[in-house]
Amino acid sequence: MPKPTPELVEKAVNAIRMLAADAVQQANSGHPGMPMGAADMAFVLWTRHLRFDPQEPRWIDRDRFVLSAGHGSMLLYALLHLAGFDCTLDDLKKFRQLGSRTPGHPEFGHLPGVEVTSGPLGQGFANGVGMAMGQAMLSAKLGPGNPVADHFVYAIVSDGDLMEGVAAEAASFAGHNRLGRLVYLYDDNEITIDGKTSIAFTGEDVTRRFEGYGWHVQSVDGRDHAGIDRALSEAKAVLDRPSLIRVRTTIGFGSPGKAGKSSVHGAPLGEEELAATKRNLGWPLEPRFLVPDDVRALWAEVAAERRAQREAWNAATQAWRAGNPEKAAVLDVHAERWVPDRILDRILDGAAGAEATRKLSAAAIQKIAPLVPSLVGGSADLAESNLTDLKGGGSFAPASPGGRNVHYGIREHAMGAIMNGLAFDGLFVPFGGTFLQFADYMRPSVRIAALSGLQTIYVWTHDSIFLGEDGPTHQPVEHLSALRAIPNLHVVRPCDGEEVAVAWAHALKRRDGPTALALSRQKISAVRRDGAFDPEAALRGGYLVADAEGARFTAVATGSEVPLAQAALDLLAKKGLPGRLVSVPCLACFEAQPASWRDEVVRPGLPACAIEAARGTEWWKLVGRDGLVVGIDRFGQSAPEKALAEEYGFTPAKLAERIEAWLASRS
Ligand SMILES: Cc1ncc(C[n+]2csc(CCOP(=O)(O)OP(=O)(O)O)c2C)c(N)n1
Repeated sequence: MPKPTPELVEKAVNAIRMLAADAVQQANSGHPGMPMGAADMAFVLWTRHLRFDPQEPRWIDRDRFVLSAGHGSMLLYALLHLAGFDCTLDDLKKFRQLGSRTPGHPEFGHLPGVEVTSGPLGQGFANGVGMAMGQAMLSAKLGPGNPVADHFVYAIVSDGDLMEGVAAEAASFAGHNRLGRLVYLYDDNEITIDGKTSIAFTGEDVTRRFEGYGWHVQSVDGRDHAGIDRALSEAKAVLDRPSLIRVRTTIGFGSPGKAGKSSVHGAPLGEEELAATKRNLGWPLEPRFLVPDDVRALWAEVAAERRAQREAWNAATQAWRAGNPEKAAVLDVHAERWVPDRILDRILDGAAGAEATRKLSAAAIQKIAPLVPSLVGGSADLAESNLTDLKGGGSFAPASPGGRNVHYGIREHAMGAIMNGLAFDGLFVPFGGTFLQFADYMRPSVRIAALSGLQTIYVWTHDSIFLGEDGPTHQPVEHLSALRAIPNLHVVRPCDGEEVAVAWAHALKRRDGPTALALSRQKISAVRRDGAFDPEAALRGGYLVADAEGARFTAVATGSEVPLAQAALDLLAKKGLPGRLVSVPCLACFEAQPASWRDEVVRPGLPACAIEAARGTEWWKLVGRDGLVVGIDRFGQSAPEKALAEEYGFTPAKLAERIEAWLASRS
């Protein structure tokens, strides 16, 4: 592309600024300051470095661009529009409106080219780390010289991103793993909502902090295009470390009254200040949403250059595919995140037995690993407890990026967000383990996975107070309820090997949302079923395990409480109070079934009780107000499992007593 004149470049950057300011003004809500300040670095990155194809936004070897400071969404939308993605001026005019493709913060799936859902600060930072990890893993699998996985992951990150703990965890992980294709631009504008960063962010020297993590760090002035260009080139050349480029900017650049002030962070400029800004920048006051012809022409040249780049890539890749059919097949397996059709049968084969469900899960994982090459995962330093190791899978590490076992370290939150990065990228199926109690440390990322419809799998073990002696800090009580409250998250609490197989198969087949496995630390007794296990019934989330003639009630249970409930039902049957036993491994799946199935399983008119060693609030919906929920409404205690079972009423005799009293109170 011929070098544009400095005047045209300035005009093109101002076009980004003014699209952002106009859109925020029109919406009467939004964040103009960040896009106005960061427009220069974004322009240099997108026009001189970023590799993209607007015609095929998910092109496998595109460079990834993450806007971690999602409140600056208009920066991304303006870039997508100018670069020729399917983002029209009309989309920009509908910024932040109901049903528009341009929501307040970027949301994955709304617009092509939006790589991640960002907004909770720090998440995007960690997502990019996951993407860079995916790049390293894929590249290792495809071998040297492959033209498919040599992309970079860029992000614009802000003060807020760097202050959030999740970014610290992710930066440490990225430094340790030497993710050299990670290049982050830090919009160092020294302003947040409450004022100057000097009120809360001077205790650390960001440069030394990131150097300490093992990053390559540069500093550059935010208006110096040549400097930004050079820094990006240097960052790309340093392939043994992630890069942070500190870009010193002025928030709200161009606004005579508000530049450099927190007042421009999150509110429209106002009509007067918008006009003053346009005058200041030599921009016509009208029309709004102006993209001058010469600016369009400049972007058309960028697009033409990218097209040529893409065509050269196509040719190189075709030649590589022809010469490397086996590697090409590996690539296709990843591109599809291929899972065999009969995966459930394969996992079920030989599954069964009474065991801790975490152990049954470990057995399932070993069967799955060779069948699903895109499955990668690990634990936040609890692999020995979560039993997440893919045996023989090798460790993901700088010297072995093809390893499938990820050592996240004690960084649950980053693990969640890094898994999301892998899932946004779509080339791997990530799973991650920790204790169910520590799911709290991952929750913001789990929520984003659910919101964004990501395929992530959580292996949360030690799923009740019956983990025992570690005590209440480690014993989940409210967690199942809190997690079930997240829309689109499937929480599955299986009771035996067969249900564990169903849980894993469900998680692997599910493409539009995350699945969480809640697994027991302790050994669970065997469940007696009427007839053979019916996987189709279990996949519906809730099913009848054992019927009883003349049943007086239905007992619903999950996980370790299914055999417990069965033992209690045996006692009650002897007293002339037979009951039906229902297992509900996945309440969300069960609730999605037609009423005919739900009514068949939990018969209307028959009293129902639910038994789960947890808070249990969500079961009231199923059992009704005259039903019974046997749960736990206080914290656990440090004690052996058996003592806890006595203390909390989770023995067959005590449970039978509760149910009998409840039935008596109804008659
Ligand atoms: C986890 C989280 N906490 C709080 C917020 C609310 N919030 C949005 S922007 C912002 C300040 C961000 O300052 P900075 O990152 O420097 O952005 P800039 O002022 O440069 O636009 C805050 C606190 C958020 N989006 N995410």
